[in-house]
Amino acid sequence: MASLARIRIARSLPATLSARARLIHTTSDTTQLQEKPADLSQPITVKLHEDSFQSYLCEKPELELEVTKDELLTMYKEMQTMRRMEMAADALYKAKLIRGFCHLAIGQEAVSVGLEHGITPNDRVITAYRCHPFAVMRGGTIKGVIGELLGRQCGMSHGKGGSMHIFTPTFFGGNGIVGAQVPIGAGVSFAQKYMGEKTCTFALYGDGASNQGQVFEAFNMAKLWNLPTIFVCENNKYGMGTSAARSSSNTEYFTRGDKIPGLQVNGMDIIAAKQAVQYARKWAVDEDKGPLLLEFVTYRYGGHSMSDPGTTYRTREEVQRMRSTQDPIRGLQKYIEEWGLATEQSSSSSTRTRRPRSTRLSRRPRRRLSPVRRTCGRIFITRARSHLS
Ligand SMILES: Cc1ncc(C[n+]2csc(CCOP(=O)(O)OP(=O)(O)O)c2C)c(N)n1
Ligand SMILES: [Mg+2]
Repeated sequence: MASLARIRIARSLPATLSARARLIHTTSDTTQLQEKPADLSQPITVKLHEDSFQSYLCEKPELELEVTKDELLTMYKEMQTMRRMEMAADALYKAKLIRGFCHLAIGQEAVSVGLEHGITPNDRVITAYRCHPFAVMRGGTIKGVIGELLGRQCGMSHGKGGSMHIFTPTFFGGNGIVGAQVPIGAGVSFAQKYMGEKTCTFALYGDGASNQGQVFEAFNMAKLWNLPTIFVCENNKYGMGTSAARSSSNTEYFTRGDKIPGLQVNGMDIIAAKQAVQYARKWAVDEDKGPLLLEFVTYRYGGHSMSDPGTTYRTREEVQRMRSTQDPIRGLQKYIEEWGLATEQSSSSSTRTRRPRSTRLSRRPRRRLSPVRRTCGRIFITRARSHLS
């Protein structure tokens, strides 16, 4: 992983932008150890690579920051767990036990886990259909996600919704209509401001959603009313089978908010991801500066959904190169080992505990299907409530 692979994301841009347009690092292992205390319960000082961020109408976050051993190990465990959950879903789908739409986020774990580590429990998150890790990180469970995919009663929506329909009190889904969650997210942050809460909403969308009119309408209202909305573009370089460069006249998504400042972030290095999220939260909540646009440059290893092998519009070599040189989990593992926080053996054994849970569910897939009589519950109103009559 010595060479710093770079991804060119600039294309035919206006002169002012192209002069500034440059390359962002999406390597996952370029953060440097600066200072390590003898007592590892104390914070460690690290420095992100200087090309971890690009900014538009705002300053970049600090490159030097403190992390703790415990947090890095937790992040590692969580990213591994998210990947294994998605791999279990992949296997169950291929065994025809999960039906319908199913979009996996393998490769994009640094965004969901990094986001959770940068926000507070009362902030709100809303995303598109690639939503399983966010649901778990926001208070859901692996059993609840896998159960939902299998259509079981133990699922987070009692098996009635499926993949895109999972929610928690601070996670507003899982949304299948491309871009629709962006104005909803702005609405959620409107409510936060109206209620005087010291919280913000992270509204995530993909590069493929970024050209929609409703996205720009939401940008406008959020800026006009100074809402605490963080618009988060997960740029995984493809919208279904169309590359970002073929769909967007300006692929620098962080610059597309007009008067809304933006930050482009190496979305494969979880330390950079967390730093950007904390910066955004401080911007919108502590400093009350209104919306901010974050663009995480990331990559999905699989196809768009389970029905897409993901190899017709990009080469196998491209996927393989991303997996072997820019994987977020492997990057964090390298930090943990090189900085002497854990050995290879102990970091992999710390993730072993999670494996049986999803395996157990896949072993007994057909038991306890929702009874038919429960199907209409919480969907149809069967009796008028007294206060309505
Ligand atoms: C309004 C609408 N149009 C089209 C679709 C079909 N569709 C589903 S995903 C997708 C591409 C989205 O790509 P992106 O936003 O980059 O998200 P990613 O899949 O890369 O995570 C399209 C066109 C849809 N679900 N909703
Ligand atoms: Mg995309």
